[in-house]
Amino acid sequence: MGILNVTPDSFSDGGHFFSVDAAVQHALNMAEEGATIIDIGGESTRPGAAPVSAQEEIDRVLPVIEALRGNLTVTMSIDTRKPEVMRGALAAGVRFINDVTALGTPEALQIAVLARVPVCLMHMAGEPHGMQTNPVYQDVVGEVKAFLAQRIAACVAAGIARDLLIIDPGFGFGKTLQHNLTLLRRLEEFSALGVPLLIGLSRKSMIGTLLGGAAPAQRVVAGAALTMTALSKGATLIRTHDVRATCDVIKMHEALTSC
Ligand code: 9MG
Repeated sequence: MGILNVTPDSFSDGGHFFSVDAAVQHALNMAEEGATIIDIGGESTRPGAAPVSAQEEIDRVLPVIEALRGNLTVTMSIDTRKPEVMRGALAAGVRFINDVTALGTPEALQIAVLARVPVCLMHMAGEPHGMQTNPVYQDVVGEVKAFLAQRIAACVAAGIARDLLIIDPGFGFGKTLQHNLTLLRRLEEFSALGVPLLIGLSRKSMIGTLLGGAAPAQRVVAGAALTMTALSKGATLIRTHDVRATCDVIKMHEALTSC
């Protein structure tokens, strides 16, 4: 899953304006490099990020989705927690929902029921603006697993087919470095939930911290190493900025597991 951030700080036209053409080109490049899903998001969920209105988010993502429709041979995903944005994106051709709040509102749940598309349910403790302030768990794996099990049950009860559900422990979303490391070390325990596992570690600050303050662009190799670990512990979908490197890691993992 290649990440396409459609926010004002990405895909500048060289000045102060966002370039739809540059975003489209980036999506096409990621598909060419091997991504089978392009995850399009118009609101940053980084720690401390300010929320944007639904209309603002729609205005950011829809022109890109419309420009990609018909030109992209792989699946478009919408990265949003807002029902209005989900609705607009699905109507424009998106066929995958990535919701960092795990369809946390009845409206989002209902949209997913009707859409019949795959949905990624992610765990997040708190809201992006304050989630890294002081996250506390007694048992991070047990609590994240229990939350995801509850969200799977709620989705199935609402009428979403179980085989459309994907789970994600949400690395960096209301978790300390130690919580993230524990989740990765014990990732195989999520297989007990019986649905595919997606992980997003790409260029995250936990990697920067472990590398002594490396900038995002310097985190690619370490991210690839963590991806290999995640694959060996049962992850089957990887959300990444670095599609070519990630596909190479997946090929190595496939070679090792099919010989
Ligand atoms: C939107 N977004 C940012 N990080 C993410 C992650 O780790 N997983 C998923 N599913 N979405 C994410």
